[in-house]
Amino acid sequence: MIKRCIVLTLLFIVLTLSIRGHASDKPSSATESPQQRDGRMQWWRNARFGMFVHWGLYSGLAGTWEGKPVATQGGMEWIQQRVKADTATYAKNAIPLFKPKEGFATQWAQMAKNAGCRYLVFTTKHHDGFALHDSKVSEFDAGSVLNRDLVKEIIDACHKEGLRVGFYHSVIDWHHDQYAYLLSKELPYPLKGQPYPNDHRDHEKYIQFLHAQANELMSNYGQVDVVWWDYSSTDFQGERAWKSFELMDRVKEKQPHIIMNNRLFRIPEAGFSGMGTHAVTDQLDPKYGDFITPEQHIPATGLPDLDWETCMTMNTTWGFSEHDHAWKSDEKLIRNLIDIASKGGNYLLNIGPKGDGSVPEESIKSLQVIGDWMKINGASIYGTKASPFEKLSWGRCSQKSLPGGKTRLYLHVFDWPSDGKLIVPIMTQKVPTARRLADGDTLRVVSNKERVTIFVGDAIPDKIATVIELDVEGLPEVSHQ
Ligand code: JFZ
Repeated sequence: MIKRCIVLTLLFIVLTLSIRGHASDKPSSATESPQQRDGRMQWWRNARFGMFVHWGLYSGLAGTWEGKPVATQGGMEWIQQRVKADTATYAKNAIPLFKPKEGFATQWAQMAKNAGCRYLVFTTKHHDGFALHDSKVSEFDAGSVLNRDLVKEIIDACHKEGLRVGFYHSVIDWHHDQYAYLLSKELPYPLKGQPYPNDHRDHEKYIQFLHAQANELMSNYGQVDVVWWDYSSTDFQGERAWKSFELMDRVKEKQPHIIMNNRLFRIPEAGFSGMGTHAVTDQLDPKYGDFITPEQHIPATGLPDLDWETCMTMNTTWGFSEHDHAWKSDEKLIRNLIDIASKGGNYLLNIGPKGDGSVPEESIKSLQVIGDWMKINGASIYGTKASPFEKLSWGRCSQKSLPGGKTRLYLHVFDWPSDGKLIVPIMTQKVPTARRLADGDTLRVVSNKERVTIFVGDAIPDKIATVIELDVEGLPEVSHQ
């Protein structure tokens, strides 16, 4: 009898566990405690700066189709959609131009490392459907077409440089013959509006394919730190579009520490107020992902208590275009990084390498300048928290708590005070100490009840941003004058 009871109880436990394991509306994230989540997010929150790489078949086309420029601005990784090519025509034109040279990935990884990036996220598959790994479930992949595994080349090069690595993976697929694009009016598709060329599509089969490729990517390349899904629409998202909870759970089984973005969904609870790149809400239930993804813009006041990452291009396209010359200045790029850190977010800055994997000269130069600035001022970015100030007339601020209860404010001066006095609106009991981060030189400080004045001199040490460290007792008390 006792034996029977034990057997029955065990059976019950096994059954309930397996039912729970397959209940797709209860993702495994529901069982993670806030402390576990903080532990998992820690490296990402400290990193603050990552490199994004958009690279695939479109890169060789370089914004040109049949000899003509498609556009001078905008995302040329969408070129297939822009020229409305079916997948065979696109592949025929693009494949001969996609010729990755040996060692290209080492250049990327060294460049990212040297720029001060702590992680690199690259396109394992973009909307065109071409996978950069050696996939057993597709013929439209680097393994079949080039006899190479480009994902392995890239991730190995990154690991060698000590970078964390993320996979951008498009759930939209313009190649797969079962991807049922008519199910969404909002998602892009090159032959949008036209009936399926192959009569009927079984989207369920596409979902299986999507899950199978994700499984390959999570199984065969060692540690993967981030998955950057892209993207969903208000009319096609989540469970119905991608079986998202199961997809996320399977990924977490293979990579328990992985961090995922929110783009398998498009609902307010998942950080989206609608379509468009600016439709961001200030909420994210962790079951939909770990961070929200403002695209090409920086939220005006940051997003308190939320993990967020602004992704941005250096010109206006993600994938390489030979026609896009609208490059952002080094000053703009560095100040964006500072602005984002001062609001508690991450900056994922994009490069679009050419068809041979080489990086545009303009990007190389800017990344070098960012790296030079980060080598001196990195302490004011890595591991910092959002500014205690709503606004500062002369620049930005980030902060870090120091052992012994002190707080270090990193003051990023964009507009140098013409009288050589930098005003910091905080109330202090004790006069804080100030230093220039670049050379460690101590600066004279006076304080009264409402403000601290730092004597910074007339000469501007760094036109882009000079960082001054201000150490205060306890937490800074902002004065509202
Ligand atoms: C997506 C991609 O389409 C794009 O090519 C690039 O990879 C970028 C990082 O992510 O961009 C989007 C995403 C959402 C919308 C538009 C572009 N949207 O909601 O309109």
